[in-house]
Amino acid sequence: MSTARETIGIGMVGHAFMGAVHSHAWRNVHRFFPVAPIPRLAALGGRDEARAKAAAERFGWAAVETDWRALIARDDVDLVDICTPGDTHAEIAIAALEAGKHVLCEKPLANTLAEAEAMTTAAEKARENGVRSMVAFNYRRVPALAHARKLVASGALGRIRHVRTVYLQDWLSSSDSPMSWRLDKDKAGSGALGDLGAHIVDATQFVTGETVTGVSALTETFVGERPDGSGGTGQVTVDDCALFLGRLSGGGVASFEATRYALGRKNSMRLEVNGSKASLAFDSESMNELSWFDGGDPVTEAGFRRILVTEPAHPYLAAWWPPGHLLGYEHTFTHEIADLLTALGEGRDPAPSFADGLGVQRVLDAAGRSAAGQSRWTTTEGN
Ligand code: SOE
Repeated sequence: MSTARETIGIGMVGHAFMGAVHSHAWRNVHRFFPVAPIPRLAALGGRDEARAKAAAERFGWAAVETDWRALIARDDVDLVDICTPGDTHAEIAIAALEAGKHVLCEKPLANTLAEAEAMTTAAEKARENGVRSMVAFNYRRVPALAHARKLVASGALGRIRHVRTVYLQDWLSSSDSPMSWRLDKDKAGSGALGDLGAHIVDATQFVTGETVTGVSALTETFVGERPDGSGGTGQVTVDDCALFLGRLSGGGVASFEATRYALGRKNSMRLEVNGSKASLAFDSESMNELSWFDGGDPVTEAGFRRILVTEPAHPYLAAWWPPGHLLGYEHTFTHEIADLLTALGEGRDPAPSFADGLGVQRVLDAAGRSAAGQSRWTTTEGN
């Protein structure tokens, strides 16, 4: 990190959906959060030069590299941000860490448990030389979910009995929707399980402060072949949906559902926690709100009430607009990058670490094995 100049050079690999939201965050973070170092958008990596150049111009990156190895090797790149499909995460992250570059890696950390383990080992080794790494679970940075974690940690919910969580999308509901890298196991590792399940496993562990110790899962692929965009068809090799039950380290139980076939649900990540004293509920389609039920209220007045999480006293909100002026999806990435830069500036480890990403991967791996029928109840221990 070039601390003398109080800036940090960012090299980002990938410029599709995640590349766009990350670019937006890198560009704007220091205008709202007092982060030091300030990011410099040094280089954007993409295999197709013309497309990468167009993206760099649109998002404000100073240079383009068509080979991620060249991007890592650049003197003006201090941190590598990985926004590519999962099959490349391990190789890029390990090479960057070995080159002494900090790493931010999109979720899920990797396509396989073995890759996630190798990445975590590389991260722990690099850490000895002050090189830091973080996995990008942006929903942790939704103010309402960050507030939910605080409420649980304060003891306001009491003992956690249930977590009920779903991540629902509908973009595959039609059998005519075309193939995509997300439906190819070699590229994506898994389907809804890794892509959406990773978020709700992380959110569960983040909000409760507990870990998922074992799962029982099933997965389904509803449409096995889809148009490939050039007149033929391609084979879908991943799950379309994944449902699983889990046990939590504090003695509670959890249910998880991830699907791309919930017609009408565009991007609904919901989580409800029932404790011995209170319950809370969140829905990403109303992400500025938290529902709260206090078991101590007189029965005649008791009921779920809506907390509008837009006060300056709520997590991240002091940096933004006056109360009631809502935040959206893109802000969660700005918060993520603000937290990362703050940790780097203070010489601390950012969270969630690669080890945390590996923890999520263990749950996904156990769910995959359970769904494949290798055992009825599959623990995450001893992987
Ligand atoms: C999948 O459609 C996806 O883009 C995920 O990959 C993201 O992690 C999620 O935030 C939105 O949906």
